[in-house]
Amino acid sequence: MKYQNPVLRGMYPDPSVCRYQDKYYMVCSTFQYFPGVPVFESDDMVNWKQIGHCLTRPSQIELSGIRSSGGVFAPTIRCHNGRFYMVTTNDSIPQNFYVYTDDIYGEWSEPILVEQDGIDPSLFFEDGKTYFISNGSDEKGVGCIQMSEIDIETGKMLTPSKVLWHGTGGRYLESPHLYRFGEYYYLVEAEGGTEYGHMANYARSKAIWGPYESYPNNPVLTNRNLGGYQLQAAGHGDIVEDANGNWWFMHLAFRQIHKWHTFHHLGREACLVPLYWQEDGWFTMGTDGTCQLEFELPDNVVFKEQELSYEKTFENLDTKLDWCFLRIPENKNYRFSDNALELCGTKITLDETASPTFAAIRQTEFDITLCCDVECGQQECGISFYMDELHHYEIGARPDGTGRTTVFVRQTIECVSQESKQVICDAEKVTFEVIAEAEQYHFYLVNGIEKIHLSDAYTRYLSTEVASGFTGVMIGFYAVNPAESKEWSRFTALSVVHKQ
Ligand code: 6LW
Repeated sequence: MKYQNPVLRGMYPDPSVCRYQDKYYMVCSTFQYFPGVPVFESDDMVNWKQIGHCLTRPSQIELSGIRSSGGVFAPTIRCHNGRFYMVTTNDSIPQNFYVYTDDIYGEWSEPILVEQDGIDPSLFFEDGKTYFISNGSDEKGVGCIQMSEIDIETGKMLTPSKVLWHGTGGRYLESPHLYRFGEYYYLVEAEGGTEYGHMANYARSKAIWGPYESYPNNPVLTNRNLGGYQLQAAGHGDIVEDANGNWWFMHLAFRQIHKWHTFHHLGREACLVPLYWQEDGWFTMGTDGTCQLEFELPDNVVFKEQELSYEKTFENLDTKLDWCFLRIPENKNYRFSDNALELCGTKITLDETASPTFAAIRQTEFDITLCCDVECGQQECGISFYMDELHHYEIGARPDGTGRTTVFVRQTIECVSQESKQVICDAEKVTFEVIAEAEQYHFYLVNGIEKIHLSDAYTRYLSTEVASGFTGVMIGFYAVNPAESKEWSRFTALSVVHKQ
């Protein structure tokens, strides 16, 4: 049986997984987007269904005014005595904290702060004790993995933080997770930066506080030597044993475009590789330590067939689960209904690190066709392919002042922002069509049976290699109104189609 990577596509970075009874749960980082940290459920770890978010209330997470790719860094999910915990860092403060819930489908608690510094915190429970693991620096400033014991009720540190391991010497030692499998404790981490040099390494010890012995064949997983290969940056991840005794590593990677001068713009995604135990208590991962686009597995491993084609519409998007907002949104400026989205613009534009009126879904595939009807009303509105405030493309509409509508395409790439084409239409309602391909977006205005080509734009300038940061392109519906005169724009008949 085969499955395709990434198993969760689009911007779902830094996956962490745990198993509870017969189901698997996964969380990912969300940075400046709200709600924070989506929660997914699966029966087989290949097909994932979102069931909620951990951070749904502003009281749980401070995102106001934070820079892009700040905010919520890599989370970890764990279940202990039937209670789920999600621990993460708000890197913009910076502050480590966790939230918990006894109902995975419900709301999560207020945050409990932990004083240990470093990013990418993880929890390990054993014999009534809770251990808090994060990356950090030793007394000489050298990167390490550190751990303390905490009181899980209060988050208070019960011991000082102690250095467990310095890793294998790669830059940006991060994403530590501690496990006990048999007679050893295993410490898994990532190094090399979250880009093309990324890798996963591990060490083991018979004592929880160490000393830890490095796996002799580290890195245990990396695609850094696969030049030209489509999946890159395999590394940061989490181990889980399935209900049938198979072992897996869910980790981040991204799909690159081009063989040379590569780039990626959909963000970091979640991939799955099998993990194989050796007789000496070490383990290996994937195909010779690499993550492949497709894994063929023995017959006793069964997955539901993946459904990779889709059509997203206002009717089938879930208001609570699918929409992402920048920082903390003003709820009164959004109206979601079964077949429409209405937006009330403010003077905040997409060029600011504030919260413009902007409701987005992830771009999850290179190839999509998007169609949408738009009535702008007395303000500018449109659809943005948005990487961050300095890198975004819009197809938009605004009143021309004489009862007609101006449709335009605008490209913003750092200090250059330009409208590449404008067309004036008589109608109040206009139809946008965008054909996205790996390397270009093609923007059209559809007027009855006529399809007017407006402009093309290169995906490269929205990529992480140009924009930097940790996020990926979002498809954002937005409105802007410098007069703040409480106008509403209306989007209907949305269709976002991907055919595999
Ligand atoms: C995250 C770190 C990482 O905290 O990127 O790739 C950072 N790994 O572990 C931001 O997601």
